Amino acid sequence: MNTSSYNAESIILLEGLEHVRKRPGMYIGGTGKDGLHHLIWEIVDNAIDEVINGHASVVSVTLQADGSLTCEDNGRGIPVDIHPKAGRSTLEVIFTELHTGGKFEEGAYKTSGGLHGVGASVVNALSQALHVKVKRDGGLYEQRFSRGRPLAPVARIEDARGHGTEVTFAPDPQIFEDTAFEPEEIARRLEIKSYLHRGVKITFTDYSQGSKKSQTFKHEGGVVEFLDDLIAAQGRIKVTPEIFFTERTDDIEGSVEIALAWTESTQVQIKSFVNSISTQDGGTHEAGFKDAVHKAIREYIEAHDLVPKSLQINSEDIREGLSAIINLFIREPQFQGQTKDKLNNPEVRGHVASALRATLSNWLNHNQTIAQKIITRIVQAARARAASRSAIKAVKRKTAISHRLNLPGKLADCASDDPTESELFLVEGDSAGGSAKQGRDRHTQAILPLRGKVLNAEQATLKKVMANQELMDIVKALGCGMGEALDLSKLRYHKIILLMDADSDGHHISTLLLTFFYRYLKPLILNGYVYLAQPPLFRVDVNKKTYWAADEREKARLLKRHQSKGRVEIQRFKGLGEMMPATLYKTTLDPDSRRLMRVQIQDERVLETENTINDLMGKDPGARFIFVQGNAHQAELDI
Ligand code: 1YM
Repeated sequence: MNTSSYNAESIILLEGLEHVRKRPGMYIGGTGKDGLHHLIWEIVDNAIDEVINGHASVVSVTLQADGSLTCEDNGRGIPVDIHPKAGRSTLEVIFTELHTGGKFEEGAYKTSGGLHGVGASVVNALSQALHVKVKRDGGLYEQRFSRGRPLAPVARIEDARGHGTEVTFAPDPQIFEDTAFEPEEIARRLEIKSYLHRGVKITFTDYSQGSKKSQTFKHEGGVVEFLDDLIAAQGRIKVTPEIFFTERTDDIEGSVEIALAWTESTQVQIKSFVNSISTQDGGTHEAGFKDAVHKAIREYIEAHDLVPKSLQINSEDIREGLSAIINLFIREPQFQGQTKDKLNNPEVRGHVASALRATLSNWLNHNQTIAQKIITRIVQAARARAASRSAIKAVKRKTAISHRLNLPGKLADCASDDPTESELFLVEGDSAGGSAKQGRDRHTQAILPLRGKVLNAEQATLKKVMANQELMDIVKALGCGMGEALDLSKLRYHKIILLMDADSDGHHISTLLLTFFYRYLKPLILNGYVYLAQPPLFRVDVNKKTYWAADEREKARLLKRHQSKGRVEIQRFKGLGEMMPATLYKTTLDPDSRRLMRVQIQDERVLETENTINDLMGKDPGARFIFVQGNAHQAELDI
């Protein structure tokens, strides 16, 4: 049998599949990494539906050694009987006709992703090979396809007990830039799905790395467990141990589940999913969620007369420390924005709000002890905000005064007042600060020595941050204000360079400073104004010639290259303070020979970083950098 159709009728069908192959982006969003993985979720969602509908208990996903992917469930098995309207098996119709969803819509067939218009036939059209095995009615049936075309009708292979469906497919290299699935991405998404469909057991087996690796995901607690795990992983503390949960299912509107809890953190974290796809940029479902939280809390506060009349509570205060998961399934999600990460369906706002508002009010009223703790947390947020509002005004007022008048005493400023050529070095310790002051180019280089421990801005309130002398000196020196009051046009230096010892203390201080920059001076990072200096760790002298090495690897390289040339002497610097001013200039300050690393946020997705930074800084201030450090200048130092 060749790959052409085996009967005349299927010719018309090919038009639909040809369209999928011509315009894959319309069906799976693109042919890059995301589009490729989309194929998996289409098949996996069909298997999960079978579990949700009570016909299957396990979904297993296997990444095969040859790069193909298998998904299997122990459900009823896709029907293999001849479909009366089509004259072909139901299985074949499902895998070759577009929008099979529509055809079976009237039936009880509810899908985990709303009713997807796409699905199995799209995956089939975009696979160079696809193989379906079905066990049902006492037999094992199979059918094979290539690029969407059946190679033969479905056939009964043998007698078999049990029931279920198994689909194996290999994405088409004619369609995808790269057909290699990423096991980490698959595992991550499967785990999320196991939280979003509570109780569903999903196994993942990976043969792609040479050996077998297996994982099982199952979360009986669903989104409540998801939220609890997330809060714990971030090292946050809940205001009360209880997590609020509500759900609502409606044939037309779809289903929504919400879990929420207030934490002691000042950050808000709302993670939302639509048809198990993460909506990083929020949208109408998050808007409805916020409406409802706001109204329910306000109502409770008013009914119980809990807040002093003099204290203004706004929606930011209400949301401070709030962590939530919103899990929405709807029929026709419309996504918006460049990365399609924002939900745009206008009707959803009201649906989500009405699903949440009354149940949240009810919960608060029936759990007064919990409610009391939550309101106390909100009042605390409002008080802190009132205090910091006046503090921010003070920063604004101070920094608004023409520069120089208000500069910190420890700052050795540069002569130039052209920000584009001016550089500010934040230097650890007075002794290193002294060397830097002596060694610098006074025209363009300013030095601000920092003393002692830097406050961890991730765990401190704004008020605490504003009371911290070291951090406020930095803000004063920069001249641009901070937080909501930041004004880039007032920035006095276009290079802000962190100069720390190359040891773990220095590393720790850099991390804390970057955390402060990230939280309160983010535009400076986003605009590429923040750098890390790279002072050398070793001085290597060979025959009166001096070389510098930033780390062990460089030292080893230098030794290999120059060892044969004569007597070698190696000096390890304990700290910047030991370096002679001229040496410090040559190795670390001089724009012609120094190395700088620009601080960047790891991913364009600032939100993701937001989570990472919480993950790392919330728990362990000594945690490693969350930033990629692009090399701005990579010259070998050779003086
Ligand atoms: C590995 C992927 O697709 N499983 C699956 C799909 C179906 C059924 C069972 C099923 C559904 C129904 C009746 C029903 C599908 N059936 C259809 C259609 N796993 C996977 N397991 N019998 C079996 O909904 O009535 C579409 S998908 F259209 F035939 F009903």
